[in-house]
Amino acid sequence: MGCGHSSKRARSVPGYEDPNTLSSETPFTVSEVEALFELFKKLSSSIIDDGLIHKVFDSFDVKRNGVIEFGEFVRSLSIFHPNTPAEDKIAFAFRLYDLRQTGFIEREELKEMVLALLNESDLVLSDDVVEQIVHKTFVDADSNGDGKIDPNEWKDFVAKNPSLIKNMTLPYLKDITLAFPSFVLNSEVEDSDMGRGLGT
Ligand SMILES: [Ca+2]
Ligand SMILES: [Ca+2]
Repeated sequence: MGCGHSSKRARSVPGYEDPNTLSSETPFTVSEVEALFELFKKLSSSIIDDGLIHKVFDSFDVKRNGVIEFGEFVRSLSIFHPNTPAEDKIAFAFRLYDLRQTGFIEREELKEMVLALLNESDLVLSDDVVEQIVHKTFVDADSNGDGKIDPNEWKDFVAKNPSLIKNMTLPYLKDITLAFPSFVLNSEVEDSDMGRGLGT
């Protein structure tokens, strides 16, 4: 493994799964899964950052084997699809914030995520301001005041603050083959799904 030149294709990639299978389990079409495969190969060779994106991709590592496999990638990315129900997005966000997988979001975890989000946005705030944001967010979310956010409190909190999962929807996933046309050109797979509006 490693970042050598792609020898043959597909099958040498860890966790490669049949696009037809992945398509049947997610809102993506077969050609979209193919496009995602190209994206996956690019991303998996370029993710080194330890910011939020790293955490997100960590959470894609469902099998916890230190590798993001292609199937996991597609299934996890499907969370961000506009057609995916909000409950699924809310639950995914909860697992994302529950960094230590305790089944609750504790104050420290909330703080880490706030810091990561601020880091991503290039906003520089003083420690005091960050603490205030964390404190206010936590008190708002922890409605029974037991010092941790459970999944139900999280659901209510997101319902009141829908912007929290705004990032959980990536509109361009709705037509990924149009968003990444070059990936489709590189695709070698014949696609029964072609011609559903990619031209005349
Ligand atoms: Ca936790
Ligand atoms: Ca609570």
